[in-house]
Amino acid sequence: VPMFGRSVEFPADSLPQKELVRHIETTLARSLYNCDENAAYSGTALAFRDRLIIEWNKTQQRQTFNDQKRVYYLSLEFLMGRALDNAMLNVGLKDAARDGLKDLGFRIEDVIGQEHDAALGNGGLGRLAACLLDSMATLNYPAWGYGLRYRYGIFKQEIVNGYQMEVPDYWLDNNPWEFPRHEITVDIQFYGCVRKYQAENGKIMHSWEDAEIVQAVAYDVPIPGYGTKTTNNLRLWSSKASSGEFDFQKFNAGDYESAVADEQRAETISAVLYPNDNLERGKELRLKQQYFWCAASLYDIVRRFKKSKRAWSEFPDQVAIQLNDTHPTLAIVELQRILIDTEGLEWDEAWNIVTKSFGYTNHTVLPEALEKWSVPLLQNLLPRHLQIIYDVNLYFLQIVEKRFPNDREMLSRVSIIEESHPKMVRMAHLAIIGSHKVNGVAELHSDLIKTTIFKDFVEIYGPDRFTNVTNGITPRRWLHQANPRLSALIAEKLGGYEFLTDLTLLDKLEAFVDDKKFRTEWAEIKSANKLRLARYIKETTGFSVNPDALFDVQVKRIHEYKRQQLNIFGVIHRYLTIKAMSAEERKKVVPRVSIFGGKAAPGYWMAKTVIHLINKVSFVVNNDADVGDLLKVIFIEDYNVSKAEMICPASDLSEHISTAGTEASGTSNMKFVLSGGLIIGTCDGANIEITREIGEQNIFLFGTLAEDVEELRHRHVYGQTFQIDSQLAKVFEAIKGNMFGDAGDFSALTASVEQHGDFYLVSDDFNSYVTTHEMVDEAFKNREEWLAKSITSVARMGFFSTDRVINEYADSIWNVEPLEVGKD
Ligand code: 26W
Repeated sequence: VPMFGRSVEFPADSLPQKELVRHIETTLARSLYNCDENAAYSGTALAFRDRLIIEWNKTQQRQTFNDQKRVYYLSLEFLMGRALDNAMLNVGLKDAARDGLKDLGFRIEDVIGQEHDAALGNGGLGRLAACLLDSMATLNYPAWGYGLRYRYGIFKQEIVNGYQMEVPDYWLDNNPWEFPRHEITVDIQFYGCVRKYQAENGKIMHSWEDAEIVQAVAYDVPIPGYGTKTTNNLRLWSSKASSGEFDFQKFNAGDYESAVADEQRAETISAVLYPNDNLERGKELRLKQQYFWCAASLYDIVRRFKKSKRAWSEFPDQVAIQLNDTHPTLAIVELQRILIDTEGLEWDEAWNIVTKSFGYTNHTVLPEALEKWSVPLLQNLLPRHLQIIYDVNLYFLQIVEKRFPNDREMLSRVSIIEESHPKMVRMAHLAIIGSHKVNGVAELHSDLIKTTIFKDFVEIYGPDRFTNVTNGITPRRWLHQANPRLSALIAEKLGGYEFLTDLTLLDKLEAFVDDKKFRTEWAEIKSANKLRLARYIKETTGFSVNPDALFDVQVKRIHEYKRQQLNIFGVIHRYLTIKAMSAEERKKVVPRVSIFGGKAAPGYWMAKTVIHLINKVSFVVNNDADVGDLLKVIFIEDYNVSKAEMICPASDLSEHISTAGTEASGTSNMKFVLSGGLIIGTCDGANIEITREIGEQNIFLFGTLAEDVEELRHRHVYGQTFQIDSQLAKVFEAIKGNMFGDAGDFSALTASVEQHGDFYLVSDDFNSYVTTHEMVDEAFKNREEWLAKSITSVARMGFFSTDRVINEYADSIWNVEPLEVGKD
């Protein structure tokens, strides 16, 4: 079986070794004798980059020449991770690179490991954007990503004495994957005021004047597809002081210091990614980031459209703009402003173009994550946009009033403006009103938005404005790159790597479930992946873990709704149970390694307390010789994309245990199952569809159903008595007895359950959680059956590819066609 299913071949005489040596010696001006791993990385990256550039240019030329409808994916986050391995696999010369590097004395894994993650995202939403880009390129869609070029990505997490510390992530030095386009700049306005004037034709017009100007500079990143020549573009905007006359005047006037201060103020706009996941804080700088990026992107899109000299009415036939959550909602207002203020279109004509062009994806129902901006803030920063928002709202409410006469409650519920003090602009309402389609990211989630937060809008617009596109992951990164041995074994059985571009072909694996040799190899690969993780744990934490134990993993952002606290309470329960056992009983215990990883938002106290508890439990349990190998607890520092690539293939079991109805989809659940891990989870997000696909005998589900959550919460607060689960009570006793250090450190955690209404239903679900873990242990004892579950699950994961996701967006929301490069 050939290692790569790529149809595009490069001439054999241009093997990467020659090229990387040339780059080391000339571009980097290093001699081969003092070439370290880092220089080897740079040389290899530059060699592969050369290949990408050629195809990238061709793709862009072809897309320009062909001039068909394009997709623009607007996302404030792109969690790309590393690029070199991906580039090697896409270009199809990883084996040659491995050999070339070996000749020079390097292991390819070490060289790949030199690369700094591009971590321009928080979690699920950002990584989804990265997977979607991969699929759009692979499927030859003419598509661009637009984002911000943060100087600092998500912070690096260090654990010091069991506490999370945040360290800045400066990642831009020597980044070979970005191309500054100093010639592509856009002047972005802020503040100022609106002037009304009468145009020559007598029409009343508006202009935005006396604004401050900040310059946006484009930086482009190539996005190669797999098995295709298509290489799309990700354009990231960086902020810079405008180099207009104004500044020169300051310099000339001798006001050097103030000119430099202006420069720095302008640069802060793209300086840092906000590290909150699912929490909105209403900071002015964040609003500036959003407008800066939306305005620059729209200017670019409009400029490209205008080159084609088409009528404005054709704009929606040429352009589909997808909003990744509400973060880019100002793009809707900005397009309306351009059309009416600059291009002179009538309001209705413009608004029709706007709504046909935009689609909005919702990623969360958590009220604290729904964006709202205060009216005074908008008034000050974007005065003209606020006027347009008020007008959009006025026309919208007039329509609502006609359809629902005398329903004042309805009007106040759906209004874009919340009548609070201060008044707030509800960005989700604006996004719905300004788009032709709104989608959720898993079936349950899409149903929930229609029946809860956006219910009124379903009544107003009818159900067709709302749709579901269940999330996926790219099998290139999450199977082929992260788990190359499993990918190769599957290819051997299926007779090639076609499954990487048609994941439904995995179903052919089911025929081999009972194949003895296949099973053994499958198990062997999982063991090897676990061994690698065990070594990493030893190196980084000093703790030795038994690689034959059940590896139980929960890695994701730390959040109360994701319930890492439920997991760690369960671990404590397990510890207490083992401690109470006789030597005879202990012989029957299935050894376990509980592995945690994830970042807490720096200001999220409760999440930080959870991290602290996990680390304290880890210290106590791992140093308890009496328990030994039966239980180990590990916190992996600084969880990120490249660590996920190592961790996901090494799990026996992973935890996706959010309170039902709170996790919109989840995508790591898919990554774990695709690498042959089983899941313990709640009936939430995509877990439900995973269960439908792989079969309920292959997943460990537990806990309250979404439809029962509300009533339980109500009972906690208004019921006669609130009694916590008896086993959980014992766990709390242990914590309060200072078993894991000063109990005071963790009182917020126990109080949240015992005294503050247990909003996340930790106590309600504790018993079924613990019981289900007992079932996991029993199942793991039967290794053959466990293996059968693992193989069957992988075979049935075909649905969860972002290739399927992209085709659904293309058909039901964007109405775009693929365009192959190298064909006419
Ligand atoms: C304004 C602060 C803020 C920042 C980020 C609010 C909300 C977000 C994101 C929308 C949170 C997020 O990442 N949501 C996740 O999106 C994934 C991709 O669809 C889903 O799989 C996760 O379930 C969802 O939590």
